[in-house]
Amino acid sequence: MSRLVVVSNRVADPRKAAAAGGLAVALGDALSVRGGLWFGWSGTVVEGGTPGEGEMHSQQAGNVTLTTVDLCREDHDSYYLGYSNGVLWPVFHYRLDLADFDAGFIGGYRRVNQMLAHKLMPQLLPDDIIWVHDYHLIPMAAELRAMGCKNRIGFFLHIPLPPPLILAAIPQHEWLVRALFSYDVVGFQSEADVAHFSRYVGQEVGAEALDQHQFRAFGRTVHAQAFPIGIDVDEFAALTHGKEARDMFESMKEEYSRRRLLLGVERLDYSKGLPQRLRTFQKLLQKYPENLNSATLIQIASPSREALDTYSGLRQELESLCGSINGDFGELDWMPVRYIHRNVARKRLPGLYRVARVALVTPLRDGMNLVAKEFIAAQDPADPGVLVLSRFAGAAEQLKEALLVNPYDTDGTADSIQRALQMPLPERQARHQKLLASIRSQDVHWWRKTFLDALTGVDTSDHRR
Ligand code: GDG
Repeated sequence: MSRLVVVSNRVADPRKAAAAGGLAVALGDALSVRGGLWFGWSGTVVEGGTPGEGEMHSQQAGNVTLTTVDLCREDHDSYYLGYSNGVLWPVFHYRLDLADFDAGFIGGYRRVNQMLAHKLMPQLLPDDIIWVHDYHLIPMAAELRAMGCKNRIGFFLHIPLPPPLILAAIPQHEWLVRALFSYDVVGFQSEADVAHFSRYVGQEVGAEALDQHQFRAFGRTVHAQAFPIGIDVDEFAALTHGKEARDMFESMKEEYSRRRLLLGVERLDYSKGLPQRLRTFQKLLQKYPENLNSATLIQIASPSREALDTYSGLRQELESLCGSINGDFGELDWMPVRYIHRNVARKRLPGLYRVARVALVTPLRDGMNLVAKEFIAAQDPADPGVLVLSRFAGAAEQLKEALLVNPYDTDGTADSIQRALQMPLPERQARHQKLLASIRSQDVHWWRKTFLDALTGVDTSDHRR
């Protein structure tokens, strides 16, 4: 079996992957089975270093080599904060209003991709299969090909791909899409993303669709397909029965047998629809007053990308909304919103999911959304909670038995939450059974295998000439 090389912005140690969660576990497993190399940024920012240069570190974790590269401040700020998270993240999540098209960022993005490719190239063996992850590294294959790399290279985009006219707002849109044609396989989360890719390449670069998955442009053929990412359901079920999760469950279950817990868990990010969710919760309390002194929203918003102004602004908006809801509706012995701007230990999360009657997973746009799947995996099948899910999460293509909502529609979403709170047990059980079957049939192992089977199966003659 050929060796696997994973390239991603951040690298996780497979020996500690359980703490990092599903994706790290899945990639770590794949690397350990075949033996391999995991390559990316070290997470270290060097003050005053030289742009385009970074010290490389390697360590061995069993049969997996972990190789990481430091970034200097200037590269980090333009590649990571600037272009990746100031241009690509907002535009790919349809937020042109939040994008900062500073002309200086693209140089850092190219430079870091080039540097990483230069450092990776000498470590590659001729039969290695290379799997590149996410929007930080779109030009990686083009850089490797420019140095003569003929290996099979696949790319998986964890975030959505927007419709052509939104993508076209990025000044370098054509360059980015051309770079995708240096891969053999390009994977997306959902069919909607593939449809956007197909329309973009048809309209903007005159690509020819050879069949449902094969697109030809720039003298190359790329295989584009949806590979919806899943979770490790068994691992998550085991966490649910672990001590930390059970302690969490026990410590909360009494209060929430009297009151009803609504739960939101995410990074504090504007794609997740948090202000809209809080306004919807406010609407629920106004419109259905039987929820007063009862329905309680625990919102975990773990800190993320705080160096960017849009994120600190969002944090202030949330703090103000929580304060006003608690001020307007709270009682001396009950506060409607418990807002936590900290990271909760992964081992405790399933306990929280299990106490919740309703999970609110209402992003404005999301590639997939793993919280929705984790919530399903943590439920007691005999008395399961209800998933309220945004139709704009990639997960909505699979999780049809959730209550699907439009998070912009505050009134309609409040009605759906009320329906979730009142849903009779047989309906909850029937929906949960189908949702569980769905996340089991397309779990993270299925995702990894399906992607790697496609990558090892496609005709790569374009890149071997
Ligand atoms: C990107 C795409 C796609 C969250 N808060 C805490 C915590 N989490 C964990 C969750 C879950 C993970 O982080 C979040 O995954 P999501 O999929 O929901 O969202 P993104 O971080 O935006 O991920 C997304 C994903 O990539 C995979 O392809 O699904 O669409 O945007 O596992 O549990 N974990 C802990 N404490 C927290 O406070 N321990």
